[in-house]
Amino acid sequence: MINSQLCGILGIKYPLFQGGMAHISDAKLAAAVSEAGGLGIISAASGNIDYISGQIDAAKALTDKPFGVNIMLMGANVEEIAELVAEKKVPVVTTGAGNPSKYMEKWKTAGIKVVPVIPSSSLAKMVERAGADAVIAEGGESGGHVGDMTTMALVPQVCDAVSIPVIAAGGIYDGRSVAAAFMLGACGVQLGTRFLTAFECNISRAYKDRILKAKDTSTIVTGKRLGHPVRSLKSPFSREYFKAEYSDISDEDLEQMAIGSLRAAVVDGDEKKGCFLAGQISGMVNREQSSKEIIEEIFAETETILKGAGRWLK
Ligand code: TUI
Repeated sequence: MINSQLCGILGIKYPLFQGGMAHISDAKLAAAVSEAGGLGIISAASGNIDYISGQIDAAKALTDKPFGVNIMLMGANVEEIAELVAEKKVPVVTTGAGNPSKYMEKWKTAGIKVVPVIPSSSLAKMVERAGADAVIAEGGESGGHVGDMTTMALVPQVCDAVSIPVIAAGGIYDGRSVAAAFMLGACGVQLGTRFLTAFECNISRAYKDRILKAKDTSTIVTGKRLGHPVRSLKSPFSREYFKAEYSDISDEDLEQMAIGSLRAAVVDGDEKKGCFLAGQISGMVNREQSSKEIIEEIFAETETILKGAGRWLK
């Protein structure tokens, strides 16, 4: 059995979060992960307030286990979503792409456990002071919006900077990466990319096939020019966008190019216009499995590795 303080704090069996992926992480995936003993997370960046509200109700109907909602702080309707999760007393809120301190009092009063994603130890300290229950230290190996630090360098520095639990994200795939995250001082992990090919993950066939075919060097970071770097699979869209960033096209036109590209990938499976967000571990994702199989396999491997760790000592 895995022994992590995170399980006691959140009431989960395995110290694993499924990342809140915009347009992807819905009630069905979140409930499957929570039912399997991890923490399933619904992305609040997937639709309007009524849609998010419906997804929270759907998750409550599908599982009586804890689940979370991820709020992308750069996204639309953040105030409204912040209110909604408090009203609905969602068990856990994770945040991304900003500092959630101003919502902390509202969420804590509602009994919500708040776990911000942070890309640096300074922001980790800030959210700890504001009352965060744990932090997710996400390295730039992850898919989607990325910071500069790698998971390997970020996690131990965040662990030294704060005394709340640290969850490692970015580049986590199997028992090897979970054991490594524990050794860096983390007491849990968050995975996004590996769940893209879960049976319960409702994305286009083209998206799943691209992930299944990817290799280690298949991702690219675009968006640096506008200050929002994003990791995705190399594709006609990402190559064209990357070229445009280094051309004399205006910032407005560049921004225009990306509009609708996430939906085009997730919903339409549009090979030309789609932006297929994915992390650097895509090269290892070569099977479709249930969320339960994924989680049980990861922690069986983690146990085997940790039990064998004595081989490094004479
Ligand atoms: O948020 C993510 N990953 C995402 S969000 C997303 S949706 C999107 N759509 C179109 C373009 C761009 C994104 C796709 N992937 N991960 C969590 C994360 N948060 N990574 C980095 C951060 C972060 C960055 C800065 C957290 C806090 C932060 O604070 C800056 C400050 O001081 O306010």
